Amino acid sequence: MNRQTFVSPNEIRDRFSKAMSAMYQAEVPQYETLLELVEQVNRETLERDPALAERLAIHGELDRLGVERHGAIRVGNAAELAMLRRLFAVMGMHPVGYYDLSEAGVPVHSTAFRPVDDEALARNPFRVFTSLLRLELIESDTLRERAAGILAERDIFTDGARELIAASESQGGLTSDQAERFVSEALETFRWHRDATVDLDTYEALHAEHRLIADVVCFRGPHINHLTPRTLDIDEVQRRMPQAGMSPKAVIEGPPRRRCPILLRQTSFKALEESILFAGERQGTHTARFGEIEQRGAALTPAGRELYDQLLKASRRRTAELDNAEHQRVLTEVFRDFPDDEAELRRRGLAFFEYTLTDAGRAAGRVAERDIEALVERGLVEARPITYEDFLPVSAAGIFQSNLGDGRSEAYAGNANRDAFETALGGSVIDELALYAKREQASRTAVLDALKS
Ligand code: OOG
Ligand code: NI
Repeated sequence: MNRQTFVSPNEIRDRFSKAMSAMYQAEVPQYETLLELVEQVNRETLERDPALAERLAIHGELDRLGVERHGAIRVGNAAELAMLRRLFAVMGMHPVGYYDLSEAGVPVHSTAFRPVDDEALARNPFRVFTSLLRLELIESDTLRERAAGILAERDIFTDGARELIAASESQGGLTSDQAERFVSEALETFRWHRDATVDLDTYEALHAEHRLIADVVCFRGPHINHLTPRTLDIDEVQRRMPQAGMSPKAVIEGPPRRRCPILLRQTSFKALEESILFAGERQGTHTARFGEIEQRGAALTPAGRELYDQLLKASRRRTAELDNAEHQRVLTEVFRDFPDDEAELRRRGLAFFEYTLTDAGRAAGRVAERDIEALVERGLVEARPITYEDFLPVSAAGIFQSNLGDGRSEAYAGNANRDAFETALGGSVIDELALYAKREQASRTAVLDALKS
């Protein structure tokens, strides 16, 4: 088969993310309302701030804004996770980062499947935060074995999806017709099921151990539990959620509002209680699915991340139990120690930047200066913060918890085990910091090389 006849993984991911969004809008109508609200606030923000609009447009970020989403799923065992790795690879999505949620009292560890190269990210940065249930953290032998047994009996993939994944691997890609079938077969894995695979007593026993365990174990598949559009003004969306009929989570997670946004800010509307038919024809309910929004800022270097973690920790001692307005006020105060000026972020090596030549730089011909900051000051080079494409464990824990009630258990803490996660995954996770560092370094080299000739 000729390579030319294959659809690019970027195209498959784009189609898949749109199909997933359409399915979730049909399943959870509040998500459609959330999308409309985010679109409206984004439009208003761009109208109010033409400089931001221009900056986003120049760098191709306006195009991706409208399609940008992340989703989340939770799977039950190594076989499911390893197959998902192969499924996402068909769409150019690879496991980036390791997140230990046991620290936050949730018995899972996670990665994010996402595109990694610049072109793929610009096209459609669709990401799926994927958590693996850690049955080994359940203390009761009977409950643990029961759960493992139930999980061993299900197959979360359709035969068609399995065949097309294998075809993609052996051919090196999918034809247009295969890609179309792949999108609809793969989508089946993420669909909601109103009927549980277990009886109500089993559900309740698992639920009593941790709500998340019941969510993973009792259904035919790992239903997508939220999708998250990207907003340019998260405070405004949070403010307007009640008017639009949504009940927002108490506080926005992550750093405070800043002139130079960093990392990731997130909030959600609370999960819906949905009716479920259990085996034995008994009715019950399950609460799992919600909607979330995010606002993304600059990726931080290890030094920047350390400062962020330190300030967040300091703020947490003071923000417990506060409402969002007060929470944000305290955060803003504590984060005064985090420079809010691009030049200073660069000089102190706190954030990653991408360097490009300005028009003046392109016209300058050969330039002897090798110091990148000096070139920025002379107007020959432009530095732009690199967008953070990943997640934050403390924020993720906050999102998990606001949707799981008080499903917190100190008993799980202190159990990071990246090796076990990678063994289950059947491959290693990519180090996100290395990706940003590589991108910064490549842009620096390209700019300096161009000024040499
Ligand atoms: C995942 C929660 C984490 C985020 O955006 O940090 C997450 C889950 O609830 O399965 O999606
Ligand atoms: Ni999320």
